[in-house]
Amino acid sequence: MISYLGLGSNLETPIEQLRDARLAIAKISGIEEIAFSSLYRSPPMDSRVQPDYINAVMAIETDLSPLKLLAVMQNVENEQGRVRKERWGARTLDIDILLFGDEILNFPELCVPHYGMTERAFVLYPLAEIAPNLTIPKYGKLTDLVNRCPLDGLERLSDVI
Ligand code: ROI
Repeated sequence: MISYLGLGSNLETPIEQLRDARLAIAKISGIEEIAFSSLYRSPPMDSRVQPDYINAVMAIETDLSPLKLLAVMQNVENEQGRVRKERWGARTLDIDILLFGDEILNFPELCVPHYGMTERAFVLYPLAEIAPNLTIPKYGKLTDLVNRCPLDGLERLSDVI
């Protein structure tokens, strides 16, 4: 199954957090990297004062189940010393399962497509970079979502990781 992961960090040298996460994810058995977007910088999506985020999207091929995939991603977050005191607060590393093939999943701990992804520039733009022809279950064509989504300060970085 092809799955898309959203990665974000705004603490403890975010670019390194994303680089380390990419390497850790690619090493997991049952997961192969297919693509990794550019890095993007954006202001935090809520009004609270916290550092800018670095975000990216990674495409993987996996034979893990969705809940197993969630568990291994939470493990990567924890291994990288995730610090998060509050919901919506600053964090060292956040990994979201955005899509799992074209499946619609509603487990208590995992909803796919990821809620909110269809309105977030820091998800849609990197996703469109690596999968421009995607159709999102329930929401339609990715290009249409991108066209409707303001940049909100999103900036593509030239750093390659
Ligand atoms: N804002 C941006 N720009 N990027 C994120 O990854 C991000 N993640 C979050 C909240 C706090 C909602 N804001 C964000 O969880």
